Amino acid sequence: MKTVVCPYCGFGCRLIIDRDGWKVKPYPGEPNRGKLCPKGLYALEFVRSKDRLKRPLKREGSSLRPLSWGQAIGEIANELLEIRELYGPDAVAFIASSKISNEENYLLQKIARLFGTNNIDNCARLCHEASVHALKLAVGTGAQTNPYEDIENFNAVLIWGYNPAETHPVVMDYILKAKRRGAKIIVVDVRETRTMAFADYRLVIKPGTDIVLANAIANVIIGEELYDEEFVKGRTRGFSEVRMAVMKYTPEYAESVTGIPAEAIREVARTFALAGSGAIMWGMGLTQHVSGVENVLAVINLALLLGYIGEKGGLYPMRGQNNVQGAAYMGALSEFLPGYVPLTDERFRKRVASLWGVDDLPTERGLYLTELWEAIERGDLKALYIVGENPAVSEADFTRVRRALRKLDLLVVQDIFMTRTARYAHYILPASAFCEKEGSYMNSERRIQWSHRVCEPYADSKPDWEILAMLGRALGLPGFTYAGVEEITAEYFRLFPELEERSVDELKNGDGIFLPRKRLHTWEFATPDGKARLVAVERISPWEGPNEEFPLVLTTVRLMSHYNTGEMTLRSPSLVKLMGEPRALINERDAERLGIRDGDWVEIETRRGRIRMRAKVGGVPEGVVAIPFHFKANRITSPALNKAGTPEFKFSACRVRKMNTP
Ligand SMILES: Nc1nc2c(c(=O)[nH]1)N[C@H]1C(S)=C(S)[C@@H](COP(=O)(O)OP(=O)(O)OC[C@H]3O[C@@H](n4cnc5c(=O)[nH]c(N)nc54)[C@H](O)[C@@H]3O)O[C@H]1N2
Ligand SMILES: Nc1nc2c(c(=O)[nH]1)N[C@H]1C(S)=C(S)[C@@H](COP(=O)(O)OP(=O)(O)OC[C@H]3O[C@@H](n4cnc5c(=O)[nH]c(N)nc54)[C@H](O)[C@@H]3O)O[C@H]1N2
Ligand code: SF4
Ligand SMILES: [Mo]
Repeated sequence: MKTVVCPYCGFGCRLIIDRDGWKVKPYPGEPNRGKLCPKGLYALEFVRSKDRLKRPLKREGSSLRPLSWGQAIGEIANELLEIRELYGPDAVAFIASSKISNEENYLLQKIARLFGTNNIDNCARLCHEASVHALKLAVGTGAQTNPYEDIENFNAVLIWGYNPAETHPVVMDYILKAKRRGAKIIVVDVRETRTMAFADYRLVIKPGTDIVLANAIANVIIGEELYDEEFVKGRTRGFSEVRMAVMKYTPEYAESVTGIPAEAIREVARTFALAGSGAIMWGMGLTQHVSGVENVLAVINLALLLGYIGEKGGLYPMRGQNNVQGAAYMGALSEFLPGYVPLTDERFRKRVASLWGVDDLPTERGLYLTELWEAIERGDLKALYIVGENPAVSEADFTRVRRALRKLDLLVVQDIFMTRTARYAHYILPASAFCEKEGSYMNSERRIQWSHRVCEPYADSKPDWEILAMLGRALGLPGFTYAGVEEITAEYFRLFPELEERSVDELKNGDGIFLPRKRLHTWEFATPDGKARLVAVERISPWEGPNEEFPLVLTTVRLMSHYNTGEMTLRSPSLVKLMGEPRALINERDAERLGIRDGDWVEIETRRGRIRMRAKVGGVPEGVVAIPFHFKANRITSPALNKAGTPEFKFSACRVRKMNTP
């Protein structure tokens, strides 16, 4: 049976494709157990779009001229080498893709590092990198700790700043199975989400006040002695600092900041603590703030206080893109080698270098994806090679990104479509889509799954790994003569001791392989002393507080049938039918004050600019405006970054006015 991995979200469903009919059926085994959401069901539609890129293109003045693969790769390699000669390797940056396979991400970071730079990053930076930094500090590893199957056995599920009913619909099956068993479902969000409809406790919080709520829950857990003393004593450090820090975060104080009644906070704290086991699942509502890392630490503290680790609980930073977890594990991040190993780990770095046939690799952290634009403006960065990423739409305050893209000496875009970003490119390379190539992908639960090739590459497109292998050779780098994709799989397997005994065949024929293993930290943490860290965190203000001029708070959210920058979903006719028009949610009282009725056109303005869309009245608390992030939101979002380099997509000061025309 030939299965492919769904090209959309990080839940990682597998699809069975009937080759002749181009029909999709859900895989009956793990992880999707016979389920799919509409995006997976219609995943083949964009593959057949007539907009697919057909052949390599080169910009000449205002037109694009086709050229052969040999010519294109040769010219690109020469220009990259020339730029390195003139300005050094750090004048070049590579953006990897959470849409391409492990093998392809592995090759791209190998190219970057052998070329001489750690300027290699991917959209994890815009997404869960704050979770990675927080998890590394608290428990020593940077990913989801438990498999999905554990969710259904826990007695409580705390869902925080995360809306799986729209963003990972199939995981709802696991959550609802837990609920049917009697588990309590608690949802914390800044608006009434579809996920909240299934919750026992619905906490609608003011944007950016999550630390205060988490600390208040910790305050109750500690104050009422509901924590797991044995676990805290035996397996963690930092308890007394956290106890001190949360003392002032009483439920009453938290009520005044978050808007959630003190009694509700107490009840939720008791319910979660007394459940005896629990999962904490979180998403962009926590990470996309200047306090992203601290937000996540505050929530991890709750799991550590209660001993909700291993058999009794799990930390679930639910990953976004279908291979964002794999891109990270393969080392497509500017501060980590493969396996999230720090660049400063000399033993591992030298081992990787020797596997690649060189003495050593660069040790300075590279630029974050979100730092590239200023580096271009400063004149430090001259060339950018982008694979499967659309920063002209997905980056915060995209006007400055578009300005930077125009300034580059060399911009290469390797994608399946002529994206908004590709419009600025000097060279455009057509990649084959997911089902036209094979390779492995890693889902949010760290399950590596094989995706089979079920059809021929479209037109003159090539699988990303073939393009990258050609580029590696043209750059004169050692070790890019792969006869097939499996040779790359075997090469990355050698970097992980847990994979040394495993075979590619096993990966192709079963339900995948967990890396490093299914469940983490049951007995010990991956910190130097084996103990987890409880980290005391204080309230941090958003970068751009509302004021008289911009009195409302703008947040950006996702919708079920849309996906990120829309390149794929907008080319899927069945999804377009399901979409409906994106609306700006505004509270009843704010709407009344501004004379806005349901369906009116409104203009939303921040310090960066304005956009227009129709309003939908209701669903958000007073003072909050929520718009879909897809397509144009980033004209006006805040570019402030947190410690992990993620923009504050979820908090900008804004104002809204009614328009008479679109
Ligand atoms: N249909 C669909 N599915 C997707 C995607 C898609 O574009 N469309 N994208 C994929 C990707 S890349 C990702 S990263 C995941 C993201 O998946 P999610 O994290 O679920 O996505 P978001 O809707 O961005 O944000 C989650 C929630 O955070 C809430 N929120 C906003 N501000 C705050 C705050 O200050 N505090 C709290 N507590 N909550 C807040 C929002 O109201 C929203 O409901 O989805 C993946 N799946
Ligand atoms: N305002 C606001 N902005 C946000 C967010 C938010 O919540 N609010 N969320 C952020 C998050 S979490 C994320 S992950 C980013 C997502 O930002 P992006 O990653 O830029 O968005 P996508 O639309 O997923 O872009 C993926 C690209 O990969 C291409 N592609 C698909 N398959 C292949 C393939 O096989 N090969 C190649 N070469 N290309 C392929 C697609 O055509 C598309 O151009 O957006 C971020 N931006
Ligand atoms: S839940 Fe995610 S992986 Fe599954 S079909 Fe939907 S988009 Fe694809
Ligand atoms: Mo994401």
